[in-house]
Amino acid sequence: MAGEPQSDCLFCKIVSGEIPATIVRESETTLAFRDINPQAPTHVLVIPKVHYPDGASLAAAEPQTAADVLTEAGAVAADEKIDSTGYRIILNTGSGAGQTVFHAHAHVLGGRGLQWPPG
Ligand code: D5M
Repeated sequence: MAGEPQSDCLFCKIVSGEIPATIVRESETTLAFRDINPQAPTHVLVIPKVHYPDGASLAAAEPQTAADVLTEAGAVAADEKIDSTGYRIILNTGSGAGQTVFHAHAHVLGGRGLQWPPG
């Protein structure tokens, strides 16, 4: 059922503690942890604790939790001191856009120059 933990989902297993992660922030509804394959000096993933396959489906079903993900992404940027230099929040959506984990997550990237448009 939408929103329920999925037994085959990597990020649900991080939420439950079954798989370890370097957690940098936690709120009632979200978890933020370092990406295992960082693409910038700061690369943190912010996820909802509930399971939805992508950010849009999360926002449609639980808009407050989607807002919490963005609020926590901003808090990560402040914690990491990248808020003054600029940072990027990315929600890859669909395999054609590079999404590999189908549990909604926002990448927070910063600490280096970021090009536009992204690849
Ligand atoms: O992003 C999925 C991201 O998840 C990708 O950047 C690697 C990261 N990842 C995969 N496994 C782990 C674990 N175990 N810990 C931390 N980060 C992880 P996507 O937008 O779906 O390509």
